Amino acid sequence: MKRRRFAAALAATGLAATWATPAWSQAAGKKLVIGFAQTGAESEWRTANTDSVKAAAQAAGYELKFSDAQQKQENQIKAIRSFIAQKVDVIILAPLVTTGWDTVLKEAKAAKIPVILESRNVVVKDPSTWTTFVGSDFVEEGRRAAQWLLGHTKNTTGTVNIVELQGTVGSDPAIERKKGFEEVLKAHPRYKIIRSQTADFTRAKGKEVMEAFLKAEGKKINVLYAHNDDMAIGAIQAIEEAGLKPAKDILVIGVDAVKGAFEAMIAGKMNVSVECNPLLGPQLMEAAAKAAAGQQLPRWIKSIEGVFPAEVAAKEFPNRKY
Ligand code: GYE
Repeated sequence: MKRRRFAAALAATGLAATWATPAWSQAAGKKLVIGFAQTGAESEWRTANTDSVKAAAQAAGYELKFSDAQQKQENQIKAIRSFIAQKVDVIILAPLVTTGWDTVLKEAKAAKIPVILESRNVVVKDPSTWTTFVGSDFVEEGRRAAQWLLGHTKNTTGTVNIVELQGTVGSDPAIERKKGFEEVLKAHPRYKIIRSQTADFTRAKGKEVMEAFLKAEGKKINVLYAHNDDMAIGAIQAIEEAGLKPAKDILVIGVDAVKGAFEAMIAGKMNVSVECNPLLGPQLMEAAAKAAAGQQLPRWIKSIEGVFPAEVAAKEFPNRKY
């Protein structure tokens, strides 16, 4: 259904002011139909994100058409085109990388289907081709990782050699987590990033790339900064197989704060995880209903997050929802 008709149907029911009521779309005689172009299932974070969106859509009584792109942008573009052909009311896109979306987002706009970005942002020539971004401040996450490192090593002297496992090349969280981390460390020249390479946000690649880092730099490495926990967990295995102690010989910093990271911290193998909340389903459903009704949305709907060092892991573990 087109946006204006949707809004009109909504107004006719007198529900326009209470659009947040989950059953409103059925009350208007129509079920909101959402197409969700997900990146894939590369990490624990992503699985929790998918589950959250599916559960929230179900709870709201909306129909969700789900597409798993298996970490390929071309598959996401195909999924968006198919959602347009099926005339969905709203498209939710978790863009794998920042660029390459101009054409397909223009097509969605021409079809008058609002596009909501979630969990990663885009860089496009025409920002009016998307309505809002629901997700985290990744630069801030990078800063938090660096601030933790500065605090934890403040009583040491000499060079601190860091290796970095980057997320998917060209993805918003990889670009920004690197940027925020470097921004804080710039003022502290004894902290040096001696190797930095992508491991695509996965455990398997995290292990593989860490093995290469260890081969090249060996005991020189003091710190591992991984752009997500899955890569950190893969790397921990590589560190152990190299006969070194993770969290002791090499400090291990991750991002996401997924359960796997808490388990690693409780086992004494990881030092800290910077939180990135994947449970965006409820906020996304609310935004989708507003967008379908033609309402204006803020450009950024931010999630609120913390930092979890190993010292609090056991206490916090029972409270974790992902
Ligand atoms: O941190 C990582 C996932 O886009 C914020 O993608 C998300 C990132 C998350 O694969 O684990």
